[in-house]
Amino acid sequence: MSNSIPFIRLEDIKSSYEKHGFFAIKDFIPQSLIREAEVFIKKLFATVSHKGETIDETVIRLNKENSHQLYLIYQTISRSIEIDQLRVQLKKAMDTIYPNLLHIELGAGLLFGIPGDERISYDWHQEIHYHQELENVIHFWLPVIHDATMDNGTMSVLDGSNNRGKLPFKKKEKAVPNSVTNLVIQNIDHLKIENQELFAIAKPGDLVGLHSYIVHRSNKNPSSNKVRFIISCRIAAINHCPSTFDFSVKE
Ligand SMILES: O=C(O)CCC(=O)C(=O)O
Repeated sequence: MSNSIPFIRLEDIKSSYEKHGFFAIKDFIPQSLIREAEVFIKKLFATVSHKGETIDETVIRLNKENSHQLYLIYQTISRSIEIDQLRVQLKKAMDTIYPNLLHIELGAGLLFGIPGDERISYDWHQEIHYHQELENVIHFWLPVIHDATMDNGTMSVLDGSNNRGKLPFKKKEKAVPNSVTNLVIQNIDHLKIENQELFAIAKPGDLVGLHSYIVHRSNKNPSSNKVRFIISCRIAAINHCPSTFDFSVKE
């Protein structure tokens, strides 16, 4: 599809990252490690699923009926060794783009793209506003369980928008108190004229990396019963100790 993020070779990711603000590599993560992460995720969901429910149905139900339970699952998954194993694979990409610096992990988690949901989806934003002090951060994005497609509301990016620097943003009012914090970029229609919107169409095992200045968002999941599952992980390249690891967005 001409408006999807193109796949490139590992050797070429630095130039794509600098020019376009993203890169994508096909089959970057070994399938054996993807399977292990999926088994962990599915077994954990099975502990709270109703009889005969698919994992998608469990996520959709918890999001409606028990969002705290969904949050506990999210927190537990982010601490799993299986997710750690995936993160270790990302070192090759960090070494290619930010050699000779120290690489530290800022937190990984499983994102859910839930049909019709806006509570935990991200509007147009730049990652830099969520970790102000740390400039050199790659935001890695990996589908698991299902492919990420237009049919389940995959992420989109504005090609080359990283070259515009830090853009003005507004904190969006939360529809419900436990929504994600959305720091939304202003004048997005204007940006979209010059920076083409591209979609991350990818399968489990594929890897997308984002520059901390690229403008991107979650799209509405138009399906009725398919959840999009994404492992998201941010790794910073540093040459000093950060002054804080509290990245919560202040009022
Ligand atoms: O929904 C997605 O896949 C994108 C999420 C996102 O924009 C983010 O984690 O910063």
